[in-house]
Amino acid sequence: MPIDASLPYDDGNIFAKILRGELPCTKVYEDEHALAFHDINPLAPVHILVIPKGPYVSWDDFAARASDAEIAGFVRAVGHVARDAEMVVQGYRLLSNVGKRGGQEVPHLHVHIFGGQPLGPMLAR
Ligand code: DGP
Repeated sequence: MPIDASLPYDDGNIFAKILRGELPCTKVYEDEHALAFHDINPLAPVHILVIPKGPYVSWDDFAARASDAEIAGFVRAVGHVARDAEMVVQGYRLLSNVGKRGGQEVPHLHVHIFGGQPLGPMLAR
């Protein structure tokens, strides 16, 4: 069920629990600002989620409230994970769903990294 991205951050969400170590994940990368792990329901051969460590609901919330250091750290982490997964030559896709119409289900900012196969058009008509 898509969430309302204008609501305040709820630290009971699944990714907050993963960050606190209360739920497991298959980690692929971690640094001061970001954690990356495999999506539990992969939609492509490579489907990795990258999340910031801070309490941000969505891309909108992150862009408005995060520090320059958090933003730089997160953006660099996304690039690092894609590069590390050797997807730069073949190409890949980044996606961040925001709110109800965006189809966001987990109310903690995450960027999906898709790759490993031709990804087709951006959206189905
Ligand atoms: P979105 O619709 O953009 O909010 O995508 C949420 C993604 O999170 C979805 O692709 C499935 C994934 N997901 C949900 N719960 C878990 C979990 O407990 N572990 C992992 N690794 N991924 C999860």
